[in-house]
Amino acid sequence: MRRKSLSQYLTEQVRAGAATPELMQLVEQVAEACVSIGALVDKGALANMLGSARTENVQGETQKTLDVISNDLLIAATEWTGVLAALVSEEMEAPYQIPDTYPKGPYLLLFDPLDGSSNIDVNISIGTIFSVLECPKGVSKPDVAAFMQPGSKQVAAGFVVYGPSTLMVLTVGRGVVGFTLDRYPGTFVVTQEKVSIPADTSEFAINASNMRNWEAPVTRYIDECLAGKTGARGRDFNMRWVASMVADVYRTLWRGGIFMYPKDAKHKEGRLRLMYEANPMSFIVEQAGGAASDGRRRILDIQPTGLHQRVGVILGSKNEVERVSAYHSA
Ligand code: AFP
Repeated sequence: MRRKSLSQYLTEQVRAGAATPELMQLVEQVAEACVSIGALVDKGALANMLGSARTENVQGETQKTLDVISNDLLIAATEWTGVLAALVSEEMEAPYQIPDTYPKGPYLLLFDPLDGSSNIDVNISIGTIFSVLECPKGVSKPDVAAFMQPGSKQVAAGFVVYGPSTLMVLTVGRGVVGFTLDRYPGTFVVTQEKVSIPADTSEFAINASNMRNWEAPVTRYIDECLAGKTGARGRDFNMRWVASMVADVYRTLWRGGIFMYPKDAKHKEGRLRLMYEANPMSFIVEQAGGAASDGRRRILDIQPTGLHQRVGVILGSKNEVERVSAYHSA
């Protein structure tokens, strides 16, 4: 049986009025860049792709060779399309302006070109995360202010996991769909028509080495999970932490769970970036029936103040996220 391709899925969304032809082209071009990134990830050391590029990004983090190349691939795949007004990347301090040689279009693209970079050299799944906003009307040269829109304004969001399979998760605001890369034609095909997060879970994901830094509500929640059936929750919990958001969130989407990177005494604003990590992941999680909060606010309601600002992230199975939020307001 022929599986539905990404192009067919997007065409159906355009026909249903859930996407524009321009958005369809943008998502297809991002997907094309991700196929190329996945091919380089797959080659790893064979393509001399491991190790550091000996440069630093705006976060002051040493950039890996693949970070830099992935960033460039995403720009090259999208800047010429005529559907972009500008783009923002974790790897670049300021918005990237579309060269005058290309027409501009209605959308703003934001991405983390290679999330989980610290895992590149040890063969753990990494990925690309992207978010699409509409450029404010009448803005021909989008500056930071044009991007300062809450996550609720996103028109599309997705991520690709370069793992045992190369998988893409996408929403254009009508639910969440899962795709698998069929490597030889090099096309993504639908393998999960409707992604839905179970409302309950017995699996949490958090970097427990930060335990001494956690705020009290987080400590309370995790302590109760660890107490298992002998404690307040009356059941045992399992823990996972890949340290690659795309892998942890993919697992959460598929079998439920709660993913937590809360702000703490060490990460005073949180560790994860709002605009191109927390917002796209939160849009996807909510569209799949889950919830996403920083503990006190719905992440998609947060009014951004900077392109690279960080935020606490607690997302996944709705009932568990709501429990953690309730502990924050107790
Ligand atoms: P890197 O891209 O620097 O590896 O960071 C990955 C990440 O942003 C996110 O993907 C993980 O969930 C989180 O950081 C892991 O953070 P810890 O290394 O502190 O566990």
